Amino acid sequence: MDTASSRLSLGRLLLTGAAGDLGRVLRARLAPRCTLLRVSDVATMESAASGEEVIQAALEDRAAVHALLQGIDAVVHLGGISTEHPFDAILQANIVGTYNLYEAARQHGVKRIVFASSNHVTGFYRQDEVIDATLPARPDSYYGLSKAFGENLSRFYFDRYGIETVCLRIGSSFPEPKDRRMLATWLSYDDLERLVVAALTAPVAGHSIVYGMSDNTSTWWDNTPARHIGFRPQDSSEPYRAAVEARQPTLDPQDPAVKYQGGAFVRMGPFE
Ligand code: NAI
Ligand code: 15L
Repeated sequence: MDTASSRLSLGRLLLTGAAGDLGRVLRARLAPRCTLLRVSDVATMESAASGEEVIQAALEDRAAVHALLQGIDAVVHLGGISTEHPFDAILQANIVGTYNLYEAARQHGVKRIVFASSNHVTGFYRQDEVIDATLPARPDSYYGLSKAFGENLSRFYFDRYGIETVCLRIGSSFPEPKDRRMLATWLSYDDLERLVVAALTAPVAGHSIVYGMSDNTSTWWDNTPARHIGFRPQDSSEPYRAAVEARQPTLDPQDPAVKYQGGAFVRMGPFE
């Protein structure tokens, strides 16, 4: 991408979840644009390149998260549990962890956070509905609930303290769509980068929610309320359609995973 906004410096940026799939993709792409890129995860990461700092920390460790935010201008918060799990694990990583991050951001005067939310905040809308982010949340899992908490927490920190957040309700960000559902939900890695850069550089972000999807032909999400962020996806799942449909020729319309946008997440658990 080579737009005026993409050439803006991203300043001193903290990237959490840097050992994960999307963290590794974004680390490589954001580093050249930052004055400093501080990357963090509870897992081990590749050692620091020039212009980077690597700090291993658990999000539920309040003191460690406080130290992470020292001297930071903006955050891309990817860290946390990224699929459905028992509530106690989600509680620590995603709920306590996101609270720790925002509270440290407030104390250190951070101006903007890009929060990796998820389509699972609205996973119980049906696949024959087109929704936008003004509709109520309908989480499909403890995981989706934790992302709804993060969206509400960030709204509170904007209303109360003026910290801007762009919540990215990411669909399915993988190298290519794996199944029929992902023909609607797919977000290419190049479009993920475009989305994160747009969220970091929009002149005024306020508190915004954007669905993270490529320019797919079939879609369940309308990003009109977030047009001010300036995200313009350039990829599409369409070139993958024939291969995906050949791999997965039929679907059972009675299956909740086919009926609801959240797919298989709507029928995961209970765990006890
Ligand atoms: P991932 O599971 O590969 O990466 C998450 C990273 O967070 C891991 O490296 C993990 O070690 C770290 N982490 C987990 N618990 C932690 C803790 N307590 N303290 C510190 N670090 C911790 O997930 P992925 O796919 O890279 O996703 C990144 C973010 O985007 C996640 O927040 C996920 O929920 C969100 N997302 C991703 C989507 C996708 O399609 N990949 C779709 C929707 C949302
Ligand atoms: C998510 O939120 C997950 O992090 C990712 O692994 C996928 O399952 C994605 O949603 C999806 O809905 O495809």
